[in-house]
Amino acid sequence: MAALTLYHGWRSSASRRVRLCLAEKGLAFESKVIDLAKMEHHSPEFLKLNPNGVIPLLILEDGRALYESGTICEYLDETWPDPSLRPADPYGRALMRNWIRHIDGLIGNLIIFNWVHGMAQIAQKWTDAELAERLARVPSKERREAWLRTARQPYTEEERAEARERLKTALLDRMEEALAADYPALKKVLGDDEFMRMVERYVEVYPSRSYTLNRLGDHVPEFVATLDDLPKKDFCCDLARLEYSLTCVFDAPETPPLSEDAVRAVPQEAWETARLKPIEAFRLLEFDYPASRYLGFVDEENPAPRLARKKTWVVAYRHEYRVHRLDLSQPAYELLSALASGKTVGDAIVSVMTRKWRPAVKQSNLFEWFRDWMAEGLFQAVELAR
Ligand SMILES: N[C@@H](CCC(=O)N[C@@H](CS)C(=O)NCC(=O)O)C(=O)O
Repeated sequence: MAALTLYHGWRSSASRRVRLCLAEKGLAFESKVIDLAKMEHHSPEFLKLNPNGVIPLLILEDGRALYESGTICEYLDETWPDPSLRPADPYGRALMRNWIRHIDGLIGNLIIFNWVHGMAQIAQKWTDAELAERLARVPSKERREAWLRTARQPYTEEERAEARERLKTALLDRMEEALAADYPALKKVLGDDEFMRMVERYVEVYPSRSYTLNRLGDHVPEFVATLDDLPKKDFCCDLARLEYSLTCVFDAPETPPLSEDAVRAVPQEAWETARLKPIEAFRLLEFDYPASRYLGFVDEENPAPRLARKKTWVVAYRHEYRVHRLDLSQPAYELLSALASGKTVGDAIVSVMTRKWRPAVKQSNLFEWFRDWMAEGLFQAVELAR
């Protein structure tokens, strides 16, 4: 059987997609470089294989032709699955396809932006007769227009700047949308313009490296902390940490919480030396501002008040597939932290009882906290000392 044959251009972005895929899979191919300036891709032989008259084009081992770079890459990935380049789950693959469509829809801007280099110099030298003959072979109206413009009326600097802006904006808008979904309170505090400015700077430092934007915002807390010119920076840092933790809690693996029966089965005297293991979807947070309260206003679409500096403590967790936040008093936070760090129940309690809180921690407080935390399913296991 013949090897794969790729008709492509070294500087064509769509061809590059396919070359990257072939390289990842270590697939050898026969390379047929198409000279776009000579319009080799509009020759009758080429158009027979790809009626759209564009590159890349892949000829399979059995001689069948395949075009559209996104489709070719999917075909290659299905046929040579190792290493797999697509998400394993159908939803992930659906997101990936939306991205491919999105990028495919932007290629017209790339033409406006790029064709003045190289392509225009050559096309401008064609006589009217040569141009007419060439244009007659271009299958799509849109590309015919692009070639005509390139040959006779090159895209102006202004048009190129607009195309560049559309490319940049289309991508940035998607990223802003993704970050605004994860950081609504941060966006509210900063306002739309300042938030967008933050996003622009953020993606320069932490560009997206994935087919999905789901975890694009993972570095927002550390990034915000570096922005000395950010308005209300300290408050923003708190909000960013809170909102980031909520995304982690949302995505954390499901670990079934302790059942009531399991709790009841622990002999009374065993509790002191027992250890409680929190569920995976569990984050403890300490703030300088009432960040969680502020987020509450934003969630309910109420006008958010100005909130003064005040220490607050929160546990974020997922219970029955919903993300929750529970405000904690400082001693309750310390107790939960001690338990989460692996201290025995007895030691954790002693560590908070020996400190002088105002108001003092009473037995009844401890009882209520444990009852609430168990009811909210914060722990996945109780480990008994041997
Ligand atoms: N959606 C197509 C786009 C292909 C495409 O537009 N290729 C460009 C090069 S990147 C091309 O062949 N341009 C020549 C022309 O339009 O005449 C794909 O992804 O394969």
